[in-house]
Amino acid sequence: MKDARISHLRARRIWDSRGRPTLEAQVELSDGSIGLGQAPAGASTGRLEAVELRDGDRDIDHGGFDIQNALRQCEDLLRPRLLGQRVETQAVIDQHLIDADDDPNKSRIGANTTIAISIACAKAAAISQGLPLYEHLASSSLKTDEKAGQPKRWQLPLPQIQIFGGGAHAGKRIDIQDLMITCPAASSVAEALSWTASVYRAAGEIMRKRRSSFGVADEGGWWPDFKRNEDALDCLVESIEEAGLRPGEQVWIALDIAATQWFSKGTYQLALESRELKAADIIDMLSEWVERYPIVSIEDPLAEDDDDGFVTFTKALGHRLQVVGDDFLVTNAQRIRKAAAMGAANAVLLKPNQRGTLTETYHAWLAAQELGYEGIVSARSGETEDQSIVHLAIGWRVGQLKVGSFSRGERMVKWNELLRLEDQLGDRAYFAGRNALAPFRSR
Ligand code: 2PG
Ligand code: MG
Repeated sequence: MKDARISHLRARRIWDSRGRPTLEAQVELSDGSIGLGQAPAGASTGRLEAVELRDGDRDIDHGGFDIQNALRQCEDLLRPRLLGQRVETQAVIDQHLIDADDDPNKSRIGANTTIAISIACAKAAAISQGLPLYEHLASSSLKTDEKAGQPKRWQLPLPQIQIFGGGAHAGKRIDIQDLMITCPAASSVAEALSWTASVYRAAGEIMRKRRSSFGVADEGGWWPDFKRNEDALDCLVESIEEAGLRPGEQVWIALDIAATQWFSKGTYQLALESRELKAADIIDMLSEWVERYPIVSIEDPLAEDDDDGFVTFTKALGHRLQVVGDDFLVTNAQRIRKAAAMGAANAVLLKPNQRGTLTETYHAWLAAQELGYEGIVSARSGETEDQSIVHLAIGWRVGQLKVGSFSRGERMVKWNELLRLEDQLGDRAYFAGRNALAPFRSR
C-alpha cells in the first residue's frame, strides 16, 4: 500500500431512516481516497451497549435526538488524534478511537461517533488499495488474526428477512419484534431473495384481504394487526404457502422476541394478550411454538439480565434451534465468553455500533467462533444507505445477515449489494445456505 495517511476528517449531521439525526464521518487520505461512514441507531437497545451520544434535551432540537455533542467530540478530540495516521490496518486506527475514551463503553465520545469514523477509515483504506471493502476487511483483519486466512472462495451469508415488524418498531402492536423468514434450502442469494419477495408480497396481500392495516413498521415489515402473537405466526406460515413455497422444507421462520422489551418489574408482560408471564412460562410458550411452527432461530427469547432463563432455554432447545443473543451479548467478546461458560445461547448478533469500532466487533466474532457460536451480522432499526455490513459479513466469513425487511431503500440497498456481489464474484463465491445454521448441519 502507498503511504496514505489521514489528511482530512470531518463529521456532519445527516438523517436516518426514521428521520432522526445521525452522524456521517468523512475521511480523506493523502492520496485523495475518500471514505464515508454512517452511524445506524437502535430502538430496542441493550443496557450494556456502547453509548450512543445524543444531546438528550427534549426541549431543544429534534426531541433530544440531535448529535451536536457527538460532532464536537469528533472535531475537538478525535480529529487532532487521527490526522496523519495510517489506515491500512483497521486494528491500529480503531485503537486510537478506543484510547480516546477512558470508558470502554465510550460514554464520553459516543459509539455513534467512533463507528462512523471506523467505517469511514475502512472504506478509505479499501479505495486507496484498489480493493473491494470485503477484501480489504479480510486482509486487514488477517494481520491481527492468523486464523482468518484469505479465503479461496468467498462465502455469501444466508439472509434473515423480516415479514412482520412488531414490538418497539411498530408501537408494540404485537409483542414479538421481528417475524422473519430464512431460506437455507435456496441455491443462491438470488433465489433466497426471490422466494422472500414472494412471501413478502403474499403477506401483504393477505393483510389487504383482511382489511388489516397495511403500512410498514420501522424496518419495512408489514405493520402487524393481530389479536394474538400466534395469529402472526399462523399468518406467516400462510404467506409462505400462498407464495407456493414449503414451510419447514424450503422456508423457515426466525424470530426476534426482543424479550428485554417485555420485562418490567420482575415479570414479562405480553401487552397484546394482557398476560403476565414468568421466565418458565415464556420458555414453555416458545417451546410450544417450536413444536407447532417451522422455527429455526430465536433471538433474545429472554431479557438481557435473565442469565438463568437463557441457560434453561438453551438447554431445552439449543440442540435443535439457533438461540441468538442480541441485547444479551451486545457484540461483546467478554459477554460471549461468560455466556459460553454458563451454556447460554449458541449464536451472536454482530452489530458494529453496539461496540463502536469494527475491530471490537471483529473480536466478538473471533470469540464466538472459538466457542462454536454462529454469527449474524445485523443492521439496526434506524439505518442509512450505508452498505458496509454486507461487506463485513463476506469479508469476515459470517454465515448470516439480518438487515430488516424487503422494502424501503435503506434495507434494499443492502440486499441489492449482496446480490450484486454474488453476481460479480461468480465462481469465486458460494452461498452459505444450510451450512450457516447448526441445526441443519447436524441433521
Ligand atoms: C434488533 C434490531 C434489529 P434495534 O433488535 O435486532 O431488528 O433492532 O436496532 O431497534 O435494536
Ligand atoms: Mg434483536
